[in-house]
Amino acid sequence: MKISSTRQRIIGGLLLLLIGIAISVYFWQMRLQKPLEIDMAHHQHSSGAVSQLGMHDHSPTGVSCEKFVAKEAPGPTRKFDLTAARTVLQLDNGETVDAWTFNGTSPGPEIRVTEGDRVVVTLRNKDIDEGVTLHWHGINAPCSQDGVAGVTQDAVRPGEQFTYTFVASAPGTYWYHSHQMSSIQAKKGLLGSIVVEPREPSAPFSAAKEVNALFQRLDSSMLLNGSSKALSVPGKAGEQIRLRLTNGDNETMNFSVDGAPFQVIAMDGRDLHEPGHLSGVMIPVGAGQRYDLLIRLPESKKVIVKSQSATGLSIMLGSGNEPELTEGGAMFSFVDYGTPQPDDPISKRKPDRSYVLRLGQSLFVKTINGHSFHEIPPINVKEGERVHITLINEGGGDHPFHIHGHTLRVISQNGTPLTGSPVYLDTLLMKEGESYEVELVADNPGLWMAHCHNLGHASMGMTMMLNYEGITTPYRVGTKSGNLPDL
Ligand SMILES: [Cu+2]
Repeated sequence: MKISSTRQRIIGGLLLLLIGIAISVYFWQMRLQKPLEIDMAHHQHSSGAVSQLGMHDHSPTGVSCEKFVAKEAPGPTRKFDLTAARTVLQLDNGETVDAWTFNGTSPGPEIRVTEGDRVVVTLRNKDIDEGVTLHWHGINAPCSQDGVAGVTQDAVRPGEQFTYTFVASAPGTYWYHSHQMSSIQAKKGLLGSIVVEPREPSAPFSAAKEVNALFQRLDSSMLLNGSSKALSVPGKAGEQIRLRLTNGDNETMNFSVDGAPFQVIAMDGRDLHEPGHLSGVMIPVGAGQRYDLLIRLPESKKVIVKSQSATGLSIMLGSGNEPELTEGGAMFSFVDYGTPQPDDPISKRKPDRSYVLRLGQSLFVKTINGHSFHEIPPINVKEGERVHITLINEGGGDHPFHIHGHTLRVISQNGTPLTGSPVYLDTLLMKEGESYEVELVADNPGLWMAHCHNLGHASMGMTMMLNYEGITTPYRVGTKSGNLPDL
């Protein structure tokens, strides 16, 4: 009797101690996400191995990110206004959501411009106390226009405004979202689509019709273009449809295409070279990624593009009978898809720098090279350098790695070099255990975030910087300024 009660007391005490340790570790790790004040240009800790070449330019005489603004545009100026506001939305699944919207809707209005246009977007914040920004996901805007709170600007407070200007230099499918408390604000509704149409549509991909499909999670509802219902697009047999798929959610979406063969003509807005016809394969669209599919409508049969996870959110193209639907099936791989570009611009010169980024997790945080958020040593580069990066997903789920201001050229997957079309991505989906080699050209001087686009993972620390030598910022991340880009 006495022994067992003593044992119970010991076990009880040990349990309390363990709970105490867990709570302390939790708060110690959470403090990382909400630092007081961090300069993202010079945040590397002296203990961290920063760069093979060593970066010691901490001089206050550097050039501010604010100095990098839009160059002259060959095309006309296109102006847009987006006002962020608290809005009660009545969804078509019967749910009522306390949403945050652009111009009263979520997604916000589609921004559609032509390659070469000068795009001017005025963001106003009506009443979102936390502040908002606009980040142009996939568009390599100049540093001062990248829309990252605490790095390229202060969050725009209620009653304030900020005007973004950039040149839509590369045609493709992109999207925009707030980069202040991004994991919270994207889910609250502060996102939308931006499409840059080519100035001269390239003949093989010229489609009679275009369908833009933006998927998002608003609160707890999965939506397609703001609706919880299937999207139905009429069309005649023989007609070509360009379907732009954007995953604005945090989880990977796998799409099946039934009823006709199809081509993947672009990934993350960048065209693929001589893409082949596919059937029966699933298209895995990582969080933040875009896939453009080209589908020719068959005789007297519908084509159904269906998300395997967001049931009900299918896209029905054409008319006639429903095709047989596949469940599961092989995944699309870009490793040997399409053909090499004859005049491939890739440089044969040795990379100037090499980095290895291991994405994983420890206890309550997501990590890169064992660290979280501002404790992750940044990638440091000089303008003009060629940078080789090895990315490894060591666990913690899918990690769609997104880089701001730059495009990643994928070199290999799990050690296998790409043999098909060149693949350029701004968001690289990495499944657990996968490794990739990528390269980028440092051609956009500034301070750039690089993070997992499962924004929940980013908010748990999987977010770092790519910094150009000698670039500074007057803005600060932290609770003092209220700029918390990835909370
Ligand atoms: Cu992740």
